[in-house]
Amino acid sequence: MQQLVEQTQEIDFQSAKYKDAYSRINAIVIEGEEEAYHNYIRLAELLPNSKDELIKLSKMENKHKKGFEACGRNLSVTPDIQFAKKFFSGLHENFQKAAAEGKVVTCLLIQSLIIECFAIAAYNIYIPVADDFARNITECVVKDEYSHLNFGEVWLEANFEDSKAELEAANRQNLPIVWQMLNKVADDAKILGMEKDALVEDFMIQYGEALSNIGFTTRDIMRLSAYGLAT
Ligand code: Y39
Ligand code: FE
Ligand code: FE
Ligand code: FE
Repeated sequence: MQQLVEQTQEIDFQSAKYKDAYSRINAIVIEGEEEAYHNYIRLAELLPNSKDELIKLSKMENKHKKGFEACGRNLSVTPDIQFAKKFFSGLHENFQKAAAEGKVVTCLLIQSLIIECFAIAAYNIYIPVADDFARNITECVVKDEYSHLNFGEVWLEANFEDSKAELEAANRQNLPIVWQMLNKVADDAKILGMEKDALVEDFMIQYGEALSNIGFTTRDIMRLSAYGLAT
């Protein structure tokens, strides 16, 4: 606790260096929430039985986006949305392609497992080093993200045997992209007080737990969650 307090006091939220890094991280989060909003609307079309719940999740994502836009404004930072769109383009394209092919399992893996776990890890690591305004918003947002992850877990657990092969393939295709994204953001995250190792660790914990809840064995989880990490 003492360490966290000291670390927070060291950060100058108004320095040019902090604001420059924040212009990219804040944009990533805003764009991520925007894409999540659209992804849940798309999932609602693909899963008519869960339509109401998925529309509810999409609305939460839109609210998150507005919250993070306020965080940027609060620090007088203009988010670099161009950068963020490029940052998400790999997962974005893979989600669009899967949705067009009706591959709902792949869509759920990308949005409700991978992206939600990435968000939970990032927000958990950000909260102790955030400015007071952003901390309050992020604490509310991260609670919602756990419920989004839970939606994916519950659906995939209920359909585990039929989904297993597609989950394996989708993991192989998309998890390496997450590690590349983490590498691209590591230097900026560090300036905000977020260590890459901590982000990787928290992601692995969330993702491993999710795979376990869905029904994968420990052996499967080891193999699946490290895929593409050593690059
Ligand atoms: O489901 C959601 O709300 C997820 C879209 C939001 C993604 C947030 C992505 C966070 C990555 C930030 C990396 C900073 C180190
Ligand atoms: Fe939009
Ligand atoms: Fe969100
Ligand atoms: Fe979410």
